[in-house]
Amino acid sequence: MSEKILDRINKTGDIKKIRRELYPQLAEEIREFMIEKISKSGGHLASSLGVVELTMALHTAFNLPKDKIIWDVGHQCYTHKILTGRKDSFDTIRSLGGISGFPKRQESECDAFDTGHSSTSVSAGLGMVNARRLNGEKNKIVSVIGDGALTGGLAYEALNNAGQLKENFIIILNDNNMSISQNIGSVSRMMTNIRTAPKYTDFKSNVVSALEKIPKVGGRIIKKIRGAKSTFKSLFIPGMFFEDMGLTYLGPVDGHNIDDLLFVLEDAKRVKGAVVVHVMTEKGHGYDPAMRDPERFHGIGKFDPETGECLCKKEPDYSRVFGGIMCKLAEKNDKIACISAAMPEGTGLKNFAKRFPPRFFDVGIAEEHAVTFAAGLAAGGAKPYVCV
Ligand SMILES: Cc1ncc(C[n+]2csc(CCOP(=O)(O)OP(=O)(O)O)c2C)c(N)n1
Repeated sequence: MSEKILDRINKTGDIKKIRRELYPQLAEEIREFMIEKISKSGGHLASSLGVVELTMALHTAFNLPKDKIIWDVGHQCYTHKILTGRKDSFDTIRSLGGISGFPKRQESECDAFDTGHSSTSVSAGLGMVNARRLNGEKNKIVSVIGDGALTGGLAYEALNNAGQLKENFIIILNDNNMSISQNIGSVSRMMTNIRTAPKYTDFKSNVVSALEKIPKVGGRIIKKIRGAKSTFKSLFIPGMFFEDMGLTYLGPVDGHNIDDLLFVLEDAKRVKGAVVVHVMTEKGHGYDPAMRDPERFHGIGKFDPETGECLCKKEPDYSRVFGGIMCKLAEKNDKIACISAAMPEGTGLKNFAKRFPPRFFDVGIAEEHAVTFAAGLAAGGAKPYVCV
C-alpha cells in the first residue's frame, strides 16, 4: 500500500512541507478521513467537506498560531483541526472528554476564538485587528464567514465598522449558496448575481495584460483605470456592494482550486484596509451523498460511509413532536404563524412550512429581527411563534 500524505501531517505547519503537486491528493485523503470518522460520531460534515481546499490554502498562506483564523459558527473547522495536530483525537470528537466539534481556545493555540453562534467572526476579527495595533504586532487576522452567516445583522454592523479600517484585515466570504437549508433573502440573491456576473477578475487581468504590452502609454492607462473606482469598477465589479461600504472586494474565486486561492490570498495580504475575498465552494464537495443532500449532511448522526444512509434510530425527537403540534394548532387557528431563523429543519417546522406556506417565515440567521418581526405580526393580529 502506498504511503499516505496525511500520515505526514502531525502538527501545525506540516502542510507547508508537502509539495504543492501533492495537495489534491492530500485534499482527497482529508475528505476520506473525515467521512470515515464522522460516519461513526456524527457531526457537521457537509460544511467541513466544502472548505478542505480553502483551509489548506489558509494554512499554507498564513503562519499559525501567530496569524489568526476566526471560523464563523465554527462548524466547518474539521480540516483546521486535522492540520493543527488533532488528527489522532478525531475518534473522540463530540464525545465527553474528547475534542470539540467547534474551535476551542483551550484545545489549541491555533483556535483563535470560541464560536458556535453565527455571524460573529467579523466583529471578533475586527477586535483582534485593533488589539494588534495596540500591541504593536504585525500578524495577519482572517475571518471566514459563510453566505448563510452573512444574513445575520451583526455581520453588517461589523462590516460597517470595518469599512473605516486603514490596516489589513482579511474577510473570506465562503459562499456555497446554502445556509443549513436553502439560503434566503436579498443578500443571497445579490450573491447569485455576483456569481453569474461576467468575471471581473478575468476581464481586469486581460485588460491589464493587454495594456502592459503598449510601451509607455499602457502603464499610465492602467494607473488611471485602477484609480477610477466608481465609474469603471461599477460597470464590472461584482462586489460593488462591499466596495461601497469601504471594503476592497476580490473574487469570485474557485474555492476548490488551491492555486487560485493561494494567488488571491497573497493579493489580499497586500490590501491596506479590510478586504473581502469571495470564495465559491460547494457544500459537501467530494462526497456524492453529501453533494446530493447537503441539508441532511449539514449536521448528521451516524451513517454508512458507503451509501450515506443514516444509521440513527428514527425515534421522534422534541423538534418533530413540536412541529407536529404546531401543525395541529394551525389547522384549527388560522392566525397561528411560525418564524424561524434559518432553522426550518432543526426546529421541526419543515412540514409546517410545506402545509402553511403563507404562515411560515424563514427570516435568515437573524434572531433579533425574528423577534421584532413577530412583534409586528402580533400587532397585526397574528399569533406568532418564534422558533430558534
Ligand atoms: C445565531 C445562530 N443562529 C442559528 C444558528 C444555527 N446554524 C448553524 S450553521 C447555520 C448555517 C450557516 O450557514 P453558512 O454560514 O452559509 O455556513 P455553511 O454551513 O453553509 O458552510 C445555522 C443557521 C447558529 N449557529 N447561530
